[in-house]
Amino acid sequence: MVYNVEIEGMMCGMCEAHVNDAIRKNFDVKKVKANHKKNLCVIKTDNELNVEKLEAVIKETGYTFKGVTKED
Ligand SMILES: [Cu+2]
Repeated sequence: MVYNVEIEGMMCGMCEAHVNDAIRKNFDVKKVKANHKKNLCVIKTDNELNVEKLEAVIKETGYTFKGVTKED
């Protein structure tokens, strides 16, 4: 499944790397790709993600979680 996470506050590639690293560290994911221009992070995974934890991880990393949509 794919999670599209809307995130505000990313300004550059370093910010994208912070988000990617934080998600990899906290979740078992196949692929994670943040995009500061789109305010988006796309996560591919075989596991259901805990959305509350996802929100907390993004906040702890210093960005603003705006919402998430899931595609099967
Ligand atoms: Cu940055």
